[in-house]
Amino acid sequence: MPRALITGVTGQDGSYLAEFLVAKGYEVFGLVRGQNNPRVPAVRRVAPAVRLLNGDLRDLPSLIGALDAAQPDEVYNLGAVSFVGMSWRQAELTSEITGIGVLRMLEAVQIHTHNDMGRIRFYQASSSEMFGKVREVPQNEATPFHPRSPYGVAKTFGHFMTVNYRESYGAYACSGILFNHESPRRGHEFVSRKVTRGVARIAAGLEDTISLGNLESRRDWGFAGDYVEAMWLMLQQDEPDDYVVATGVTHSVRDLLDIAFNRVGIRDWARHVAQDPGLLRPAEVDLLVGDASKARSRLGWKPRVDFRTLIESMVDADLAATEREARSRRRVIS
Ligand code: NAP
Ligand code: F7E
Repeated sequence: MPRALITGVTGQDGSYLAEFLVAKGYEVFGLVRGQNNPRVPAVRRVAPAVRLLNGDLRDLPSLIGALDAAQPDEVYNLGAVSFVGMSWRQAELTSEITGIGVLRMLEAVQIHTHNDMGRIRFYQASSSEMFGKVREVPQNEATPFHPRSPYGVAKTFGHFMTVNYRESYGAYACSGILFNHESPRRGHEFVSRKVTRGVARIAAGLEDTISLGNLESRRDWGFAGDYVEAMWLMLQQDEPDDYVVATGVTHSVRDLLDIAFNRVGIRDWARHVAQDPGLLRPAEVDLLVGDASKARSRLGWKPRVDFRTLIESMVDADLAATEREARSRRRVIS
């Protein structure tokens, strides 16, 4: 039975990856930080077989301890401060966890394996945010980086550290340069979920408006369930390498609003959307679109869920959650 350790198991991707690996017959371990982490029950619900270990990307001994306990064949380093908007307000913390945290995890693997790093296959969750002020469209593995946020800068550090450990110490280390991917499990702070949840609450009469920042920015949005499969495929190859994972199709925040509001029968959504200058970012990444032809040809990977289906499924899930919430409130009142 292969063994895997996932950092960031309480996050969106961690939960999909844990489910995916359990279904593949892996013994899965998940790193959880803090005491009484409120997101643990959700992990236990979707992947009850996962064994949770305590640890933090700011604490090297805890990472070594987790590796010693899990004895993994594969490590997926997904833990990070992942919200770009927050990274300007907490640049130091973001650098510490999203950047230096990668170095700490690589060091932990080196110590745990007694310098025989090739024994463990390592996946680093890199990001299209590293492309930032893009030098070409679409972006592929050879496109130069120009990150535009503290988050993007921290991810670029983690990316090159991963490449460096591969080149210096023979680590089997891969970096997945993933473009935006979403799901009904996406955090409420990201624009896709903020919109689908807001639309569901407006349809239920609980709220009237959604406050948003830049409606013109465009992203290459895919489904998280498809993207975790690409992570796993990267670690099944003979040689470690870096891969762009994307759909190759770009949409604006306006397109997102059109599809989400249409799902609940609202065509004229402008009266439900307030633009808040406070939500504009100090520097924006205007157009990200990925060229995943290397992942397609070498890994045989391709996305299965298109943008419309993704957003409609998120709205449907949020409508169901809003209905459950209303039912339990009615029960409490009666
Ligand atoms: P997410 O939902 O925000 O999850 C982040 C995870 O990191 C959470 O489990 C969180 O745990 C954990 N974490 C935060 N600080 C930590 C620390 N100090 N020590 C250990 N764990 C810590 O993010 P996601 O969307 O699943 O993304 C997974 C990874 O892929 C992240 O590295 C992200 O930057 C990267 N990425 C995401 C996308 C995307 O579109 N989703 C695209 C490219 C790259 P808590 O529950 O304790 O907070
Ligand atoms: O923003 C615009 C915002 O926060 C998308 C992370 O997973 O993907 C994600 O980062 C766009 C931006 O995602 C609001 O300005 C408008 O242009 O959903 P987001 P992100 O910043 O692209 C990358 C690949 C990662 O690696 C990250 O970890 O939408 N936007 N109005 C807004 N965004 C938010 N959050 N909230 C708004 O009100």
